[in-house]
Amino acid sequence: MSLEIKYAEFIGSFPTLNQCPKPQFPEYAFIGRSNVGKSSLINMLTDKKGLAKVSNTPGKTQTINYFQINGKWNLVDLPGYGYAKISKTKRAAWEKMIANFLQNRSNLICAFVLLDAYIPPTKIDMEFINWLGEMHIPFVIVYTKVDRIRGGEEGRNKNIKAIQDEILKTWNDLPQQFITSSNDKTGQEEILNFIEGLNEQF
Ligand SMILES: Nc1nc2c(ncn2[C@@H]2O[C@H](COP(=O)(O)OP(=O)(O)O)[C@@H](O)[C@H]2O)c(=O)[nH]1
Ligand SMILES: [Mg+2]
Repeated sequence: MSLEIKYAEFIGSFPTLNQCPKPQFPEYAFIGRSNVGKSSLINMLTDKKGLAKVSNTPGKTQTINYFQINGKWNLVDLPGYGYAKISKTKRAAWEKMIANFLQNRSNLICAFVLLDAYIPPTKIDMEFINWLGEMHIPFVIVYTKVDRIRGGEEGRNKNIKAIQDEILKTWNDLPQQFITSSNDKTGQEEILNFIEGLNEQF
């Protein structure tokens, strides 16, 4: 049996760490390049289609969006990185805000780093993963959009292996990983079970 989502509600959008809700519940942050599928994954995990806003326009979410699950734990949709059409000043502000959140949020249990399984590893993703490591911020990897990969399991493994090889250039071991599709719910049960296990330790 996997964790049952009884309630999932949007609590609010907050521009900085200091304005975020009281750090009272275990929290899981979703982060990755703009358009990687963060909002879709939140909707898929909670079985609530319109909970997080899915967009075709990258770089839209610039606030920290909070969703409370079963009144007991939070999912956090962080603004995406790697959006090209953003000014240097805005990018620097984003980096500062995200770094502050990830380093100082006391009830943050784990960051879910989303990587698009359909595209080859990118420099910005690798730099971000390495930064998390340097900062000792606990994270796992979520491969998104696996439904887009052709060639069945073989095609899927090939794409994912390319990303893993890149990670292993700087890491001795691979972090925990989840393979997902928000279209067909691949990975839903695995991620919810993982969160449930961590909630019990909070
Ligand atoms: N095929 C496929 N498309 C997806 C999946 N997840 C998200 N998308 C699409 O990718 C785009 C960006 O999704 P969104 O959740 O808004 O990404 P975000 O910017 O990371 O929050 C949208 O057009 C989604 O419909 C998936 O699992 N499979
Ligand atoms: Mg989004």
